[in-house]
Amino acid sequence: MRKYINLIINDFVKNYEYLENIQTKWGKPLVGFADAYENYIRRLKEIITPNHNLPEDVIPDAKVIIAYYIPFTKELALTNKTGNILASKQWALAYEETNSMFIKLNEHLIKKLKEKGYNASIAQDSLTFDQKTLKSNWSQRHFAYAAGLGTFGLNNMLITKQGCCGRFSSIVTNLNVETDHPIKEDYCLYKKYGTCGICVKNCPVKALKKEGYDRHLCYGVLQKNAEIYTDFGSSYVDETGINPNSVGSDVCGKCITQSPCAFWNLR
Ligand code: B12
Ligand code: SF4
Ligand code: SF4
Repeated sequence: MRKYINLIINDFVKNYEYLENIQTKWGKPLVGFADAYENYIRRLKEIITPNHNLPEDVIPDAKVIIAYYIPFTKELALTNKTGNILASKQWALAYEETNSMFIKLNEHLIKKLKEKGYNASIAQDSLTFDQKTLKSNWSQRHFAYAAGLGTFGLNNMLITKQGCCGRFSSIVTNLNVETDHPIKEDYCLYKKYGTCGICVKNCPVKALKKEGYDRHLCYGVLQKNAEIYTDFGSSYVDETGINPNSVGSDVCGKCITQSPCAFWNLR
């Protein structure tokens, strides 16, 4: 089943690129499987927020979280130049196209699992985040970390063996499958060797510092971009679950497009 799920995700992304109205290209997806009862996941309410959902809040018979990472391309990353707060138009479009692809890919994956007699669902909370705390009750990165997909970098991103210039999604299922474990070795050069720090230099407003990350300062930059990029939609919904939470595309990404850890090929 692990191979089967990998294949479904890979094929879906490849075929999606050929749809007439899609301009974004993606790299090869990475897929990981986290045990719903693994220690790290049991502690998520404590680590993130007391309101954070657990897999059994999504489906009562949850066994596994299928987490996956879809990388962007180096060509796309190069369009998103550093030096100011304006993200590239291609970056804003790729953000929206990827988020809407996730909805369709997850529906497809759930359908395939149900055809084989399994239960599966997405966490509805992954589609929104609290506008005050700027935290979600379904942290894709934390499930991806538990599924062995990567380690957290100084840029605050989850860095995979292919890099961090990409996006994560997940579904919860009652599938019986061998699970993965968090990676022990740091993929961030600063965390591993105390070197690099390029992501900090690339942040146009110093929201990212070696001492920590200011999510509200960062969000201000994203909202300025959203006022400019109003043509591609707005992926996240507000607390009503229906209305968009922003006037446009909440993007910047200078900390993940022009960094050495954006793309690499480890093992
Ligand atoms: C809310 C949100 C935001 C907020 C707040 C950002 C934030 N860092 O939380 C705003 C709107 C500002 C934002 C900005 C961006 N976002 Co955003 N955002 C989210 C969202 C919806 C929830 C994140 C959340 O709740 N975090 C919870 C808090 C507590 O986590 P945290 O602040 O990151 O802190 C944790 C980690 O740093 C971690 N950690 C740090 N070191 C270590 C070490 C170890 C050992 C461990 C275990 C953990 C750990 O522990 C901390 C505490 O839990 C997720 C999607 C989702 N549903 O998960 C996307 C998401 C995190 N965003 C993403 C991206 C790409 C961006 C932007 C680049 C914007 C863009 N697309 O152009 C910027 C990057 C900002 C940055 N450098 O962090 C991607 C990240 C991809 C990746 N490679 O990791 C995500 C996962 C979306 C996706 N579907 O892929 N985002
Ligand atoms: S740019 Fe360098 S310091 Fe920043 S997260 Fe990537 S590897 Fe770590
Ligand atoms: S997305 Fe990254 S580079 Fe842009 S403001 Fe936020 S932390 Fe800084």
